[in-house]
Amino acid sequence: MLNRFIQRAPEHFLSREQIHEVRAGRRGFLAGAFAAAAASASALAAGQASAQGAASAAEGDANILNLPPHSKGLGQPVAARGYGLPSEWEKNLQRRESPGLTRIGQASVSFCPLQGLFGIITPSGLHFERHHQGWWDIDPSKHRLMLNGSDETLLKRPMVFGMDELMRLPNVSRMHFIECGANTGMEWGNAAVPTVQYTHGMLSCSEFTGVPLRTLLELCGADFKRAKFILAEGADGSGMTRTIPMSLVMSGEVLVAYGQNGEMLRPENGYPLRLVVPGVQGVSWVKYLRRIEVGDMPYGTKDESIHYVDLMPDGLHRQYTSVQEVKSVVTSPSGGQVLLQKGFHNLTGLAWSGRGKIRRVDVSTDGGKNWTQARLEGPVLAKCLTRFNADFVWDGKPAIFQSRAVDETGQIQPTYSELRKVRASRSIYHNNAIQSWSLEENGEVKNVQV
Ligand SMILES: Nc1nc2c(c(=O)[nH]1)N[C@H]1C(S)=C(S)[C@@H](COP(=O)(O)O)O[C@H]1N2
Ligand SMILES: [Mo]
Repeated sequence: MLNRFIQRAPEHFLSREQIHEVRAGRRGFLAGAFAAAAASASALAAGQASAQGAASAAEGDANILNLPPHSKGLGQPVAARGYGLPSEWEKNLQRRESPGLTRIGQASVSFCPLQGLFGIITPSGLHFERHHQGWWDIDPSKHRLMLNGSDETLLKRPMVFGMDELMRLPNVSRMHFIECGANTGMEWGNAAVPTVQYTHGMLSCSEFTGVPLRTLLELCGADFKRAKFILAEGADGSGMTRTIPMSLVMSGEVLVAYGQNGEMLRPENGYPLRLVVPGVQGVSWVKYLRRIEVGDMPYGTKDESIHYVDLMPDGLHRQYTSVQEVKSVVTSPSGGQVLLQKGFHNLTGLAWSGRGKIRRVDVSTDGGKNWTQARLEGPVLAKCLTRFNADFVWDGKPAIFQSRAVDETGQIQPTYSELRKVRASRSIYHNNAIQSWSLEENGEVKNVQV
């Protein structure tokens, strides 16, 4: 049961003394370190999670003086793969569905394996997926984007663009997170799912390239004084439409994007064109984008009147919650992982805010009684994931890991009890509460709420 969820067991089982030895470049330690690395790799391969398993697996492959075949023979030729793939040893790191979450896979979610990622950029093949009606690989030569007004005075020159025409225009590249409004939605009532992949994995971060929507609307002669909203429409069968306030478009941040991490968007993420709406919940990032309408009032579509609304304590629903509020999570050690040894472990995680930059992240290892400031690793960008790190030395006793982010507007990530006071506990969307992971004496890490 536990092994099913282990994507990457922590492999840094170093005590403070050992770290000093690494820094001093001590030979004896290096052999030991290789033994430890080999041990954890073979333990994973064998599906063993216990310290005993790791120790026995270490025997045999640890001798650095025995040259392996790859040190003595010819390797693979260049371009054996025209498009590179991850190592065979990384096969365990996968997007995963939550079984039974939706009736069919075309209207489902695959979650990003946050526990196994470094830095802030999500490899495109691991970007989470959310489809309401399945994904398509649309022929870009046939794809069109139409811009029109709800009446002809709001947009003087309605236009239809092909991909070639769009890609001739000046473009920008920006790094932003995208988070589904339903991320962490299963945790409203109680700790429900075992790993950070399922609690927080409807979150990814890419460098997106595209044309600011503002540029296109200027080309089309939009009346920016009267045009207060746009409607974005996707080309898939879900009839995905969302209202977006013109103020966001005017800031220049909203992009009609075709690029993701240096190449074209992946089909699952909207190839060949998607809207990028930094800081706003994922549903507004319309994929397979085919139409933008300019209007003077919100459209009240199905995806904003009955879906993606927040159930409030008084029983009414709040509409148009767009901004993803300040949030963070410890991604390692996290639920389903196992600490195999006492001593030093790097504690790491991600923080983000739809309102701007992350100002600070505090971490606790005792369930929120004491807090210390984490190190923010650069770059720290607005409406982008920020990586944080902190030191943790495990004395073998139980611990509870938490992180609490503060953004540049001063918003502070709430505890569950603070959030439930204003939102109750029957919502689906917009849960940005502080996540807790409990470390047990046997080294297992579990999802808990405190
Ligand atoms: N055309 C279209 N756009 C869409 C969707 C969709 O089903 N169809 N899903 C939306 C939702 S709810 C989210 S969270 C994001 C997910 O983007 P991703 O699949 O690239 O992660 O796309 C949004 N845009
Ligand atoms: Mo979503």
